[in-house]
Amino acid sequence: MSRVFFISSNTATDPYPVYPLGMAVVSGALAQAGHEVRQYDWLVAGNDLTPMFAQLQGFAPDLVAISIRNIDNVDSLSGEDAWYLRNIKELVAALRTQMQVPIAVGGPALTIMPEAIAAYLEVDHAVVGEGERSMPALVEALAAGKTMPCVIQRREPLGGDDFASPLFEPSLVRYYIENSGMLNLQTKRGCAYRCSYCSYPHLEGKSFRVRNPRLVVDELERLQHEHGVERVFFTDSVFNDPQGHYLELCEEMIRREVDVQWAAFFRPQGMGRAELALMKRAGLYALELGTDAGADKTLAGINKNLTYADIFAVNQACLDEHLPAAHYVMFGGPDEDEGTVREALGNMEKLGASVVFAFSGIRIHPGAPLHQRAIDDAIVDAETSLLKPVYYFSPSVDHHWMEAELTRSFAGHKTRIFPPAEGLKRVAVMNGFGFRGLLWDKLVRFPKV
Ligand code: B12
Ligand code: SF4
Repeated sequence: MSRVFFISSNTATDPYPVYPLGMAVVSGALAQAGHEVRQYDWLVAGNDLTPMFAQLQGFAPDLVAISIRNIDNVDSLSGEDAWYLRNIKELVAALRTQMQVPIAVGGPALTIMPEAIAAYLEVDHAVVGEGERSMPALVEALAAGKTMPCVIQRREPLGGDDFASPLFEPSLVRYYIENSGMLNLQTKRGCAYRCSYCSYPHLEGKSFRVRNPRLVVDELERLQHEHGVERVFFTDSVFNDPQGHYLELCEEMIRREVDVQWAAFFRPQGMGRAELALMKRAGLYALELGTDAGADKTLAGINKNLTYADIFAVNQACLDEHLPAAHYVMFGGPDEDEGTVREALGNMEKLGASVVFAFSGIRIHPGAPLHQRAIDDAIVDAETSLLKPVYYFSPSVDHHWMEAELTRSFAGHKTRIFPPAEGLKRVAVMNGFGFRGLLWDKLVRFPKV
């Protein structure tokens, strides 16, 4: 049995504080394997490291594990303070002054660029991909005195039913319920689509791995009964998989009368009123839609494999079912030009009462096909470091003009948000009035019939 001190390094609070689910899941796997785990959340504990050092002394771990969720905030209009790795490097250096045990890192940010992040942070081990098997294996190898490499490559993907059950820490649960009104849970991993900018298939695998609905509902009941959770966000890359497993999960929620409200990410395609009505009965209260581009040409430019006919149909079904929906749309991607920007602004108007969050430029993640397109378009070369965010901006449009057009077109519309910081201001106002949750859903006013 080893002792692992687990730190969630994520201190981002926008759009709201997010429960450190990755740390909880890997802690669950470590506990299951018989190890003793102490979970520490840097956001909850605050910037002063003294209490952490005190806990470290008392706990005397064999290993420190750090979960790294975000590298940056993928928003081209924000500044250096939205690059999170510098603080984590300082955290690692501070830990080194306190103890000599190995430091291992993992998490989605780490998996996007493991070698570069491991070298920058100067950690002993960087574990790529799912942590459930790799982390207990690392702990056990180190305890047996084996020498392990710095970057530990991923293992065979787990089957859906082998995802570990998260070890929810009651004091952290209380913090997140108070500050964001929700917890989170994963019902599947991976994505079978190939949108060119997206890191998710690289992070979680290129096909959907679905968790048995019975196990997900067990987890929801546990959250509800043991922790008083009323709302969750399902963190799946895409909730509405084309095979329809999501509908089976909803049926199980209805059958077992789970009284938890939930929201998730959806692909705006192939969902009509019947599917939405079923999900609503199962507790769905809002949808975040990966609309991603503003016109058919730019959707094709990122290999989205859907059209505005699909998007309008899903949007209308949401309005008809009185379900708040938010479209996330990135402007300035491949093949954007003045014509597509104008077309896109027209398309945004047609989304009616739904919310639109617009972004300018697309964060280039290594390994995603957009990276090659950016090289071909001479935006970066193959050697350019992507550790600090670099954005793809279509060479066929002046992005300052595009941003000015977006600002002008959205001005005065409560549910049209650009720049992204504008959305945060609106959320901050509602937070001030004591509201918690997604908050954008409160902006939606459904048209009277
Ligand atoms: C769901 C999600 C959201 C939701 C979260 C809702 C909620 N209430 O939880 C919302 C929409 C709010 C959101 C917001 C943001 N997100 Co987000 N989000 C995701 C998503 C899809 C899933 C994350 C998740 O919870 N997974 C489930 C858990 C169980 O998996 P996991 O954390 O990956 O952990 C596993 C492994 O990584 C590993 N592991 C984790 N920790 C550790 C530690 C060790 C030591 C080891 C060995 C292993 C290990 O094992 C775990 C189990 O297998 C990821 C993309 C993805 N598919 O991963 C992006 C992602 C993490 N988000 C990202 C970003 C940028 C953001 C925002 C900054 C965007 C913005 N401008 O608002 C904010 C930040 C919010 C915050 N406060 O931190 C980026 C980060 C990349 C980057 N460049 O930094 C990602 C990777 C998406 C992307 N664009 O590529 N997000
Ligand atoms: S953008 Fe969504 S649908 Fe496309 S690959 Fe990424 S997760 Fe899958």
